[in-house]
Amino acid sequence: MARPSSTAEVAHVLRICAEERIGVVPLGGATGFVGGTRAPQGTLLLSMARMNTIRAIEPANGCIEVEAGCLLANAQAAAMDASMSLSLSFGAEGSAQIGGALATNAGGFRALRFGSARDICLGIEAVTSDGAIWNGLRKVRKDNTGYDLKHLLIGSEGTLAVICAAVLRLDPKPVQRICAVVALQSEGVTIGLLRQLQGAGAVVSAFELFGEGGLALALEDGSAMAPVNVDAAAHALIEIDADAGSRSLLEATLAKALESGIISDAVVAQSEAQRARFWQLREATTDGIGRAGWIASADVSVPLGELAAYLSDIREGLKQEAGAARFIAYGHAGDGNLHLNLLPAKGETPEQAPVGLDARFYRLCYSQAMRRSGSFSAEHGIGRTKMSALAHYLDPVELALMKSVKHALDPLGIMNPGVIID
Ligand code: S2G
Ligand code: ZN
Repeated sequence: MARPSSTAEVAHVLRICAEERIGVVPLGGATGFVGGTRAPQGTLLLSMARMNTIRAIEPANGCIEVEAGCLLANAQAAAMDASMSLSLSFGAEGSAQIGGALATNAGGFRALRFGSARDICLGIEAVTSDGAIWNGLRKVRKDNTGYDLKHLLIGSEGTLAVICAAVLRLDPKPVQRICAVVALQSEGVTIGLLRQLQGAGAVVSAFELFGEGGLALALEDGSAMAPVNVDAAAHALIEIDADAGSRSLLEATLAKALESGIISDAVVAQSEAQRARFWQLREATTDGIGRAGWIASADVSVPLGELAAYLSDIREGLKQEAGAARFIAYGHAGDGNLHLNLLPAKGETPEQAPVGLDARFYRLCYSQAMRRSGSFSAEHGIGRTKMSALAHYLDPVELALMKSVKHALDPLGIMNPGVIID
């Protein structure tokens, strides 16, 4: 493992690895879900942890310049101290590093309003596979100077170059964030409720679905109380970025949804502490999935208007396949991005699942998403575990273009070998 403390040192390491034909696996917080930093035998792990400084925070310019090893949580805190908001936010933000979040184009909870990592990145400093340093640290929102190369590197999972620093956009801190948890009449009304909120003028910045059984799973460890009727068919966590008048707007819209029956219960957080408890429920779902151990876990996205039909197709398809295994859908419904999990029946382990059930589950989830012009990997990327799915589902011309880019930027094939393009 190499632990460089500067971009110049990264460049030095890459030059040696290029000369010696040694594979390089950039390592951030290792919080990914697809084996992207599982370094093969004989490759060099390049830990970015020592490059963790916040180089500059510039409220007047609405941006922050950080090194790749800076923890997302630290960058968020620095933004907050400057009365600004760094919108990128996801469960692992306490250990995820900015470089890894960019390399995987992390999505998370607020992509609904602010986009994914790529949408908030203004500039990048990187080292290329032959050890050259590219300074692309621009701080402007408009920059039309040829190919937008930062967008090639963002989401490339360390397979094209090493991201060493970045300029990220900061947004004004909202006056307040108002959070609510609601009990839904069904999974099928989820997007209808989102549209009602948006139609009423609410600035929805997060909209997370707890599909059937999801909230109960989150509460299983007894660490929290159900804020609403846990037996409802599904639940949602809603957050709006608000100015002074927005609480009444949210309450009025939820009151209408109660009258129309698309929700049966709703509670709006009355304090920051209560808001934090609601978000804790969302984290607890991911934790609950981890505790149960999953047979399969898909991270898909479909066009918003098709989310309900997609979910019922999956449930229909599982009727024949899944036996007593539990299906839990949860996540960023506001982006059309769901985490679909097949858990073993209560008291069983994933190993006791019927042979091949995982492959059949992935085929069902992925083929149904692709049929709807969606994605079989919405935010977690390809890594080493989704290579066959990439080869199977992606348009052949798209794959060929990716191969050309890979060959152009990493002709020796030393950058994170075995990821995305073999
Ligand atoms: C989620 C895991 C996110 C994380 O729960 O939304 O994408 O970083 C997953 O824990
Ligand atoms: Zn997610």
